[in-house]
Amino acid sequence: MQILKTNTTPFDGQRPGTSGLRKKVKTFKQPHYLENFVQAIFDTQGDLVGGTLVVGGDGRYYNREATQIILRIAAANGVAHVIVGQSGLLSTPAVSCVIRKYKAHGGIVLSASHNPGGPDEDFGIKFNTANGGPAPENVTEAIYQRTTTINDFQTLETTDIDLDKIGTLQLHEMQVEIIDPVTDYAELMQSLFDFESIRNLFESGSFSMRFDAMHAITGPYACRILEEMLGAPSGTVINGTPLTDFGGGHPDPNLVHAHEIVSMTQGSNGIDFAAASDGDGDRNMVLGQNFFVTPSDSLAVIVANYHLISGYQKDKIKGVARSMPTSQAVDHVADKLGIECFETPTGWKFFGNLLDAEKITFCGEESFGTGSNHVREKDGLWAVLFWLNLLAVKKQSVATIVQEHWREFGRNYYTRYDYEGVNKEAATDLMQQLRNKLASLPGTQIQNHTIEYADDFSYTDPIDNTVSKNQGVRIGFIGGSRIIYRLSGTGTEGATLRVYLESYEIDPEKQQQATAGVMTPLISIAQELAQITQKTGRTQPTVIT
Ligand code: VG1
Ligand code: CO
Repeated sequence: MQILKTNTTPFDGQRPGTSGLRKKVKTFKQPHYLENFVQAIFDTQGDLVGGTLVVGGDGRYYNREATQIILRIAAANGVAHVIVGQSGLLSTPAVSCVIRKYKAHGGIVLSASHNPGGPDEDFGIKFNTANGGPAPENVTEAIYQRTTTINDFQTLETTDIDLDKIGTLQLHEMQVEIIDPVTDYAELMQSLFDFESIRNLFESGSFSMRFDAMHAITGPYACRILEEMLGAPSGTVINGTPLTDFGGGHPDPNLVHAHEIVSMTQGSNGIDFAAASDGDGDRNMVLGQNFFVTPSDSLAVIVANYHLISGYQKDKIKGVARSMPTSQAVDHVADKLGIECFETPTGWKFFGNLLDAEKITFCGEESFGTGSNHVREKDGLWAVLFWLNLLAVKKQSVATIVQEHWREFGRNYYTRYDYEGVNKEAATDLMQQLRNKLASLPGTQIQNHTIEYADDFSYTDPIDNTVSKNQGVRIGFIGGSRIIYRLSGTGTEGATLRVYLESYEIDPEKQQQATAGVMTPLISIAQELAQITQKTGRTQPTVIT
């Protein structure tokens, strides 16, 4: 086996976004496109040379080919040991778990998360550091800078290895260890939750559940943990076989894309508890009978009840964190518990420092992401198991748990409007116009609401003082309502404008209204302030969550 040095030229646009580098498969398949980016990782992350690397992906189209390419480049660059999931599979939280457990120096996740997969759809690659979390901005920026000057990459001249067989093999001087993708993760879950109580809940016969893996990576994890280890009836997991195109679906666990599972909870015979996860297994949606738990509420409920869960009750809770657009529901819980609540920019990478410094125990995002200090990624099945454990302990329905929570802490009505595939210039212009008028907004009245503050969110990391600017426009109203505007950093076509809306209701008499109705005035203000229709030509969003 020979190491080959191949000349290459830089590609434009290899700067990672909110969560890694995401492009159309066709872009990734261009000769040297993936190679350049991977070589840039090795060129900038010196610890990997002679070190251990974890590799795995969500099983989407091109996962296998990309894994082989990465292994050859890793071997040529002197990586000593690679841990790879069988068939090239590992969920995002499992990568984080494996990096931490085996003290690897980093990991490569092959995924475009909730974006569709297939030859004409999306692929992605993300680098995680030794703490198991997404690389912080200084690391992704260094990798990106390297891609702009790269002129060669190294690879091992060898045939493909058999990724399907668990075991250890040698690739030149590099040891390749192919592991079962589920075992380590399942053990971690078992250490956090009371499997006995959850098993009893399933065995009681009076509790029904479905988990929708959306033909993505969580299928094997959910089958093993829910059906095999916890005794849930077979058939509890639906769409459990990972497919390279996710069955043609959009593996995003929300009310629109996961409508199959949503409909199972509806009506008087609706199932008691339902959940879904996304392409790479880091997101979750939680539903009760005729009841949708917003991700922001889910985080708040988790924090308010952490003392009931065995893996968390031993240590006093540190603090909590939420991304800026996430509703302030968890802030009210933090207030009551007397713990700090951090507000970070969108993207899990901003939680890493807070978790490492033990400033927080739990964190979450409105975009169906919840997690804790057990790994350094958001974790879909973890959240589902947390809820299952809670249901087993509280012996109440999902709806009752959330409604009692609202009575105690108030309800943060919340909704998000996404305008996908908008013209890029139009979207940038809309944001710029908003930024231009921020200074003049405080104190002004619009449709009976008075603006209290208006700014472009800027974050100074409390641990390393890194400043991240322009993280979204925030408009706050007297009374606690908020409108937030930002452009997505994960899309691959045009621009996606996200508008996040929140309003707070402390009066229990008014906490049972339909969200859409409560939000109508704010939506109208959001339209007017940003001139959404005039600028984008859209009268309606593409997706409402
Ligand atoms: C979106 C979400 C963000 C999440 C990110 C990655 O980013 O809003 O909260 O962290 O996706 O999630 P953006 O920039 O498109 O708004 V995942 O499940 O794609 O790894
Ligand atoms: Co994801």
